[in-house]
Amino acid sequence: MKLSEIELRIIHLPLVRPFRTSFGTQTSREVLMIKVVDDNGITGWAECVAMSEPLYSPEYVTGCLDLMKRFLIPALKSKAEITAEEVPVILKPFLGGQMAKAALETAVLDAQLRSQNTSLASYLGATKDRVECGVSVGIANNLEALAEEVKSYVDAGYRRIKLKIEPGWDIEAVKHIRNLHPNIPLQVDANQAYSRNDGKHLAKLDEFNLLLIEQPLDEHDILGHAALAKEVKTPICLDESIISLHSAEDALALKATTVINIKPGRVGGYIESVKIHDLCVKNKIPVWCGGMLETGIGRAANLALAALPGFTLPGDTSASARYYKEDITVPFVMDDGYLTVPTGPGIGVEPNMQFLDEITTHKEFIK
Ligand code: OSB
Ligand code: MG
Repeated sequence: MKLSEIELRIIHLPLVRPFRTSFGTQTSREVLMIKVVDDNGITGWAECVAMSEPLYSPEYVTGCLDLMKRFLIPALKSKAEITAEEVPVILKPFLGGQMAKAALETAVLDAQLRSQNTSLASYLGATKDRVECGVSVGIANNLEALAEEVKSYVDAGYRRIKLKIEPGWDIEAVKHIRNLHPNIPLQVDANQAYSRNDGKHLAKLDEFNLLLIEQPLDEHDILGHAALAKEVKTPICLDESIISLHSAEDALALKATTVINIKPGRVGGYIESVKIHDLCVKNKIPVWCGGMLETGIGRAANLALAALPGFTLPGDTSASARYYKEDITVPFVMDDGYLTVPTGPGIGVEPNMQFLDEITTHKEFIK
C-alpha cells in the first residue's frame, strides 16, 4: 500500500480502580494511538502499549511518539509502497523501540487486511472463535480488600486469577486467596521485584498449586531465572525478558522459563509474536497472551493472537469493564469466562471518534 497520511494522538482514559504493581500505581491509562490512511482512503488503527513512564519497559509514551516521528515514520514514508510484512524489515536498523514498531506494524496491517477483507485472526492462523479470560489483580491495601476484588472477578466468570506480588505482599496474599478459592487456576506476577537470593522464600509458594510465577527477577537476569527454576517447583514464566524471537530461544535453551507470556507490543509486533508462538509449540512450551491495560483497539488484536492453538493458558485478555467505564470501541463483554474473537476485516473494531476526540490531549498529522 501507499501511506498517504498518519495521525498520532495521545488519549487519557481513567481506570475503574487504581492498578498497583511492584513498579508503581496507575489510576489512568495514557495511550498513544496511531491511525494510518492508504491512498485508497482505507484506514488502519493501532495503539502503542508503552506506558507513561519507563517503569515496566524502557519505552514510554512521549518517547515512542518522538521515536516514531523522528525515525520510524520517515523510514516508512521513504518507500513508495509498503506491506505490513515489510514494516519490521524497514524498521530493523533502529534499535529497540519494540512497542513503537509494533504499533506502526499493526496499524499498517489493519489497513492492509481491511483492503483484503481478511480478519487479523485468520491472517495470524487462529483456530478458536473465543478465548478463555484471566484477570490480573493489583496489590491491595489489605487481605480483605484483595479477597473482595478477587471474589468479584470469580463471580464475573474469570477462569484464572493472577495476583501481583512484591516482597511483603506475596506468601500471605496467595495463601489467603488459595484458601478462599481452592480450585481456581491461580498465578502470580512479580514484575522483577525479587533478587537471586530469594529462591528459598519464593519456594514457599510451591504449596499453593500455582500455574506459574511470572518474571520474579530482573529482565536481564536469564541465568538467575534458570537457577531459580531449580529452587522452586512452580513453573517460571518470563514476561519482560522476552523481547524478541531470539530472546525466547535463549531463555528456553538456558531453561530459564517453561511458560511464556507473549505480548505483541513487547516483542515488536504480531508477526514476531507468531514466530515465538511457533517456537513454543515446537518445544511444547505453553504460551498465553499478556496484556498492557489495552483499550478495545489493542484488545481486539490481542484476542486474534490468543486464538492461535499454542495459547493453551487463559490470558490477561479481560473484558473492557475490568479496565474502563467506557471503552473507545464497542465494549468487549465476557460470556461464561470467554471473549469472542473479532471476525470483521483487520482488527475488526473501530474507535468511537466522538469519544476519542473527547479524551484526546494531543493530536498531530503527518502527510
Ligand atoms: O506485567 O503483565 C504485566 C499491566 C501493565 C504492565 C504490565 C503488566 C500488566 C498486567 C495487566 O499484569 C494485564 C492486563 O490486564 O492488561
Ligand atoms: Mg507481567
